[in-house]
Amino acid sequence: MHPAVPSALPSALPSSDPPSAASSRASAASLARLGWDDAWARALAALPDAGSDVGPAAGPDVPRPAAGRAVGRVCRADAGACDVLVPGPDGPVAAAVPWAPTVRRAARADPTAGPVAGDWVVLDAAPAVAGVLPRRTAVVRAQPDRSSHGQVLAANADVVAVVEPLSDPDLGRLERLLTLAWSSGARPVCVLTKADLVPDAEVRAADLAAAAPGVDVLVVAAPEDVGLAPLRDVLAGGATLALLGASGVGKSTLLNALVGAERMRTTAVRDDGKGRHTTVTRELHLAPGGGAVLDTPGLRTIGLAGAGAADAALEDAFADVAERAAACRFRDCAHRTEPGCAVLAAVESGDLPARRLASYRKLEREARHEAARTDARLRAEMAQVWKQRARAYRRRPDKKR
Ligand SMILES: Nc1nc2c(ncn2[C@@H]2O[C@H](COP(=O)(O)OP(=O)(O)OP(=O)(O)O)[C@@H](O)[C@H]2O)c(=O)[nH]1
Ligand SMILES: [Mg+2]
Ligand SMILES: [Zn+2]
Repeated sequence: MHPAVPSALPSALPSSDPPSAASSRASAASLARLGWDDAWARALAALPDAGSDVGPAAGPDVPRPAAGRAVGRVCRADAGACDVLVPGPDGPVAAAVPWAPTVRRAARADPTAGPVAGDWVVLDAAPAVAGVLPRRTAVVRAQPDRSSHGQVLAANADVVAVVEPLSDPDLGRLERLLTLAWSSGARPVCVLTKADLVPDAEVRAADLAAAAPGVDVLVVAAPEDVGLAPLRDVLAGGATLALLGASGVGKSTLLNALVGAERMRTTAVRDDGKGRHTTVTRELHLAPGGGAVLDTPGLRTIGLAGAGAADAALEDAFADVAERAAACRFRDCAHRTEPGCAVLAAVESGDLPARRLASYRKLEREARHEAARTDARLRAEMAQVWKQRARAYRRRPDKKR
């Protein structure tokens, strides 16, 4: 699926010899091809250990990590190791790299700290992943196993495409995915696939668009290469596009069309219309005209990872509700029975679909519940940590008994 993975990193970058200006320029161009920019260079410089001795740039904007260190972008991650794209003499190449013990420890304490597809990582001379650059954006869902930590589905996407098929759309799922996309910090876009399978694609798309205020809605038929131009434009700007959606909706088909090759296997959807979970790993692929596409496995459960991010995301995903709420007489109006409620008035007049208010309430309740649950769980974990520390303290040999 990826270019041949060399057993060790290419010698072009991670070397303690000062790189020549020409090779620095080549690797800078190659890093830019992976999405590297000045802001990432600053983020690297700000890292406590890697950044302090980042050498002076050999050319304009050339990031040069400390001697023996390099940066790369994760295209595929497993527990304990990942494939990292690094600049090679003829453009980016993928290298299999294990995590350094520090990263392994950090990921044990907080699974969201481990490198995932889309992450920028610092590689040491081993080479091993020695650190993960703070994410600009992250699509995080609540863990299905109900742990206190979320699961990072995509790191550092600029645009998150919520993919939904026109042939079998699910409004509730679309709203939920859009809320998740908004909470990532990336720009959401709604991609409606399989337009070729329905006679009334535009009518259906207009219905679905009502559930996606403030979001560009694209109607596509990927196998026929219809409607993909706006996504190609996004990629041509060097952006990273993450694909999010249920199994069988056409994410990998979209990826293959955008990168112009059979990168991800796709299979026909089962007779019952449910997908097959063909894609099982999250993978970042470089698009030929620039930019990168991050394909993800179909989501079965899409839990909102509570706390503050979800609140703000709900305001965005339900901007139509939030707009009306601003005109309610009471600031803390729950839009149930309050007098002077502009939301209820809008539903009454048919201006706001009752379904939208119901969806908003459902997701809001869920986000609250998730935030409370995570809090309780974190408190319990902390209590456990303190108990262990107290026990260790009691066992200290220097302690008088
Ligand atoms: N007619 C038509 N078929 C499509 C379109 N997009 C995808 N398909 C078909 O839908 C099926 C599922 O597509 P995939 O791309 O594998 O779906 P996926 O979202 O990657 O699914 P998972 O990997 O399981 O999450 C395949 O048979 C595709 O050929 C489309 O725009 N039109
Ligand atoms: Mg797939
Ligand atoms: Zn109200």
